[in-house]
Amino acid sequence: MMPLIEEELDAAYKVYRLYKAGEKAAIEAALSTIRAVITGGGAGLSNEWIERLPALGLIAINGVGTDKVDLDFARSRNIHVSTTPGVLTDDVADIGIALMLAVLRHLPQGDQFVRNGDWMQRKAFPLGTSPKGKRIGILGLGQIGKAVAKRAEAFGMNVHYWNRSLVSDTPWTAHPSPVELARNSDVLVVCVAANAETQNIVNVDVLTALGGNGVIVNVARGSVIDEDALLAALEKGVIAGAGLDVFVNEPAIRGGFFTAPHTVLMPHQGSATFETRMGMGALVLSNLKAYFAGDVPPTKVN
Ligand code: 8YV
Repeated sequence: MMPLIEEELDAAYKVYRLYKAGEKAAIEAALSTIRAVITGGGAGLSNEWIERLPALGLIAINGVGTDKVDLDFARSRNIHVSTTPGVLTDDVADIGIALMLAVLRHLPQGDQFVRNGDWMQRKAFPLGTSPKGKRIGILGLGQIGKAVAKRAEAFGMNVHYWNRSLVSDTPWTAHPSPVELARNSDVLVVCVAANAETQNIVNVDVLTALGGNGVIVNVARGSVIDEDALLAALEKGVIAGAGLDVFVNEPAIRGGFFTAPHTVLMPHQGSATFETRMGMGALVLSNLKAYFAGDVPPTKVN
């Protein structure tokens, strides 16, 4: 977390940091007294860990993804789970748009082309693809999906979406299934929350429906895409390209991504700005404060 947030934590609480090797023994000795855990959306907290912490009453996720915390199990033990909604929406949406443009306009390749002297030698650089007038498909029209859609409209794109439940009050075109959405998209941006229902929701059928000119962008979680199917689709030209901020088993991602054609990779940076990380940290602190005061954490999700 941001140094300022860490300082506030240290000022208010006795803090053990599991990621610091030197604190392991102290944590083992303090297990029965630990009342709250702060974790990231990608890391979560396993049931095995929860079982080792009999005094635990709050899991404060520094993020919005709850896929790595068993919410039912936490509830059965009267443990609050809180997240940091709202504050990261715009920055995650920005990364989605940035990845789309990076793929369509060959940004990483252009940077390399200039640096390695190809431009100076007057070599040819491939033309890009304009987003203007193209169809963007939003898979999962929650807060982040809507923020991506609004941005895409500013680029002159036509917005289509699929969402598990009906979304009212949108001017955008709904589709009955992820496959139908992909069939009607030039760029498919995956914004859906990760859970048992959405695991591998982007499968070979969705990728095939997206087609040879289609680009996929993922700012959600690696688990919502069948990564073997995605890598095969990229290799075989079943789809045109991919912009990915999230992967299964981060940061030890599948080796195939290192050589996947027309693919732009980011190390899970959606919410990683100074501003948003301060906002997230502030929400974590307010959830802790409420919980330790005996109140309901303000952004509790279970
Ligand atoms: C963070 C995230 O990078 O919100 C989420 O679920 O994955 C990201 O915002 C992560 O939580 C690290 O703290």
